[in-house]
Amino acid sequence: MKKIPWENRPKGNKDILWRYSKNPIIGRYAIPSSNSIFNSAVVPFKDGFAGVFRCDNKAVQMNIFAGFSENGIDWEINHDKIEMKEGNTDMIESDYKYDPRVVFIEDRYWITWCNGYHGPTIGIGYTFDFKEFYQCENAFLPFNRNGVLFPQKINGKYAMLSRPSDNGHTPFGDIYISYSPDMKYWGEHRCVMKAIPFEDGAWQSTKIGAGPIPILVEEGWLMIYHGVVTTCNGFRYAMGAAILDEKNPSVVKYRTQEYILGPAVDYEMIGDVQNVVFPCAALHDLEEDKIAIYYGAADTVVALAFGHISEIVKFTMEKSL
Ligand code: BMA
Repeated sequence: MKKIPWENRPKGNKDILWRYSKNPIIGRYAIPSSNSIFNSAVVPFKDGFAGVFRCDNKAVQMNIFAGFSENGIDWEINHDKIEMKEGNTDMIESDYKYDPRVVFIEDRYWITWCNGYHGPTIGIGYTFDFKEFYQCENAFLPFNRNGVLFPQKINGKYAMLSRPSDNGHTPFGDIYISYSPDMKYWGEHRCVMKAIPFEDGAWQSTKIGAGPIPILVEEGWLMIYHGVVTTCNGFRYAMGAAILDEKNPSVVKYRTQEYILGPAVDYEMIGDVQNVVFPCAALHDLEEDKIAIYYGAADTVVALAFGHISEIVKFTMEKSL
């Protein structure tokens, strides 16, 4: 596997995650049609990396675009949006697509995204080569967001985290898990974790949602998620970490009381939507104990943060709620 993007922790920095010094890695106008490129997903692919990018155009229509990179930092994003073909069902409506996640399971790359079907719900598709894409059944009824697949079957079934929502800027939201034998029919819905009382940690008191694909570590599934607080100026999005039980991920073993990265630098605080860090993907290398987290900043650009997996796990356990 190609080495994941990496930069050592800056001298004197004591944070769990640190930002890439050349952030943002993808600017808002990186393709001719774009108004903003953010909340995007990447995976190892061939001798480099591939990704599915959320590019809102200058009419501010949301769609997803494929892209390729040799080093995970410099990206060539296709100028045309992904056109889906029929997957495991007839072609279903998709008024918009946003906030993709990508994961390789068994023989192909699966993509989930927020699909506009009479309001937001979770769309599912797959590709073998990032050239041809196939769209499957939506996982759920509207309204839902933040559909995130596990990278392997759990107890013989595909497993997905999601966040039931409403048709707007949802003022609530908890993380659920659902299972499927075939990527078409989803059930056995169980609650995983909820927003917490304001006084226990306001940054995750309005709503929460899963971010990158969970990573299996010795202690369980490491799940990076976003948490939201309602302020007098609107929502503020930060990211935290949790560890879910390996065999039964609806059991939360640990969950950070503090956020691990919050909006604090200009490209996270200034943009189309201020004060947003929104992780949708991570590249990791367990042997080298490294993670590179891709996150949307201020709903405008894509940025990168680094960390050591063992430190994130330790922090999550020691600073758990
Ligand atoms: C959420 C989604 C995300 C966005 C976030 C902050 O509801 O729409 O795509 O990053 O709000 O605006």
